[in-house]
Amino acid sequence: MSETIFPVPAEVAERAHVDNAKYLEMYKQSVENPDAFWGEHGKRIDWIKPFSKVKNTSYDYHNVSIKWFEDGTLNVSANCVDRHLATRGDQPAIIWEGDDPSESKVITYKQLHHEVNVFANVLHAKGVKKGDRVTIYLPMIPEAAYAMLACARIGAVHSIVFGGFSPDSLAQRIEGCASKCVITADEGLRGGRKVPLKANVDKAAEKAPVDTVIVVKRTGGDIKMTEGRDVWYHEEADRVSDHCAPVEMNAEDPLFILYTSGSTGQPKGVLHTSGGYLVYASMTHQYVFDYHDGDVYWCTADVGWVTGHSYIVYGPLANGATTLMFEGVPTYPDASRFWQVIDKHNVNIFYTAPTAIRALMGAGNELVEKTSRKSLKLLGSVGEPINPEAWTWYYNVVGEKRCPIVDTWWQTETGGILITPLPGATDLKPGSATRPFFGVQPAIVDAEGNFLEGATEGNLVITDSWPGQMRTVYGDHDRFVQTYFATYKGLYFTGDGCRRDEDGYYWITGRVDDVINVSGHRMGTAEVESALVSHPKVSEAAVVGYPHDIKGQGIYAYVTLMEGEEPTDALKKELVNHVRSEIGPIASPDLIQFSPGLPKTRSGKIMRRILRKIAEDSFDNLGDTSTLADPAVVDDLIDNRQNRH
Ligand code: 6R9
Repeated sequence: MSETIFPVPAEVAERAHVDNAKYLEMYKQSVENPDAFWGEHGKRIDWIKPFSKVKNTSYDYHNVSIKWFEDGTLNVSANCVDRHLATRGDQPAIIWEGDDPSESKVITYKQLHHEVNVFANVLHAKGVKKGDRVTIYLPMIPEAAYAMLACARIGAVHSIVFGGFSPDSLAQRIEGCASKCVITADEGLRGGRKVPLKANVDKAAEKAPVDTVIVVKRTGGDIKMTEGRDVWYHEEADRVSDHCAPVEMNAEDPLFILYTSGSTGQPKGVLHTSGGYLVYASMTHQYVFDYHDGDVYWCTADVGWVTGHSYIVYGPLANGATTLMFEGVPTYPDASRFWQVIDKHNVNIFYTAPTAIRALMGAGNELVEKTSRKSLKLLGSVGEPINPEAWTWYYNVVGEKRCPIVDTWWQTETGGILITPLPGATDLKPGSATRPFFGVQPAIVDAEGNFLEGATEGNLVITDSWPGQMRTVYGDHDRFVQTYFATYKGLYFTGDGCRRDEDGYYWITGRVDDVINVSGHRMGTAEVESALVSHPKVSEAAVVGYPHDIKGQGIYAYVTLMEGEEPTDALKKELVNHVRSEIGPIASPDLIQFSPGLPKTRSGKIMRRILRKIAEDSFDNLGDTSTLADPAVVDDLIDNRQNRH
């Protein structure tokens, strides 16, 4: 296989924080002496009481425990806001670009300080205390960042729920962490369309009652306010002072919970704590994006995902960066929007997802070429493997061969980027996330857990802890241990497949468990199946992913109907709508196949391997089907497959 290599341009290496020699030296130190390395880099943030211990972690299956900087104290919001006032009070902290191109605003660090203090006092006034969980269900407006930092300021633990999730999903996440307070907006605005956020909260609260709903006015749309429970944010804000002292938090006090999908059961509440998370988020943000003072940095994620937490809010703001926050979508008013926003705000660093790149690539080069993009220095990618075609287009057309691309591999669980190029240090290969960040020790194991050396392919594990790692599944430490440390005892299992080449570069090949990645969003097949079988006409369902040109993976559902139900197109539509209302639009099945039977072993286990092959339209080699209870179901599945090339 011929592989194109893009060497580090000399001028990039020169301006970068680290070149290759420095990377190698720092990496070596970071894994040989993590205490010394992180003891030094832990000082990049402000501590109220400095830590004396650095790393105290165990991957031992019987005693998984992860603590970093455990006797230090700090406040995350003071680190992201207050400490910049003296040096950059008038510098933009957040540039907000609205859904409508005529709407944007700049929030300086001084203004951010004011807003966060006020928001924190509103929370206090509503009775929110240190350790309480607060659910945030907001669109991409500055108040989302204020609310996060306000929670951090008073020691409350935020749990953000993506605005695209349904009332049921929201209710599940409110209940999951026993949150008593929800922060939302009247409506969201995306691509010119309104999202009924407050109405969704009302529905969710029927199932998961809360004491307080704080409503930010965004569109001014008509909503219902429930007396005694719901308050307008702007009215409460008028009543409080703009001074709220940051609470002293232990390094290991929780900062946030974020629900994410796994291969089994309902989404789990990934818990991140304060000190290690902030050190890791800020350090990766500085080095991976080679952030320098004055750069304008834009990550297009939503704060409802981990990328928004670490690389729109916490990492950049801890570094005193200017971070752009975008309310809209890449294709509104047209598919040139990203490039226009880059020109409008002189964006230097741009970080987005392969699914957006593929969609915009399909819209044609003219939409890119009519814009200047001369401010751009660096491009980033996250969320799923980037195919070399999309990489090459991003590099040639968007970056005009001048901007390195950092393909960053990481997970909700990892808190920050683990495998990535560093722009001044790493020669690029399209499609490869390349090499580990400082302190990260990846390894590849086979199905039995044997380490595979050299150029090889297998399952990706990490052999030791880094400061940004999740600490537990909220309220269920055993689930944490079982999910991540039981498959290969003593190792953190990522759930991803991976290849390592002759140069030691890592190539993530996608999930090896029952998680699918749709447009960079994680979905457990089990969640979609359980939504389908909750429909009265469905008796059984099996869901798999299949290759999709734009989304990366599409959702393919095999559905067995109840006795006597007619398999009609109308019913397919009904089922799609049912899943949308149970989980949210991101979980909509792309293809539904009605199947009278599913391929099961004699012990009743569905053979997903077969279902995946048929969904991929590659059923010539189905492998061994002799253990099937009824091999004839396979022929019917093939005859009626929905994805024909
Ligand atoms: C940050 C984020 C995590 C899963 C992960 C992997 C996939 C993310 C990737 C990538 C290949 C990359 N993934 N980045 N695969 N190359 N650069 O996306 O977190 O939503 O938890 O998803 O996404 O499969 O395991 P999360």
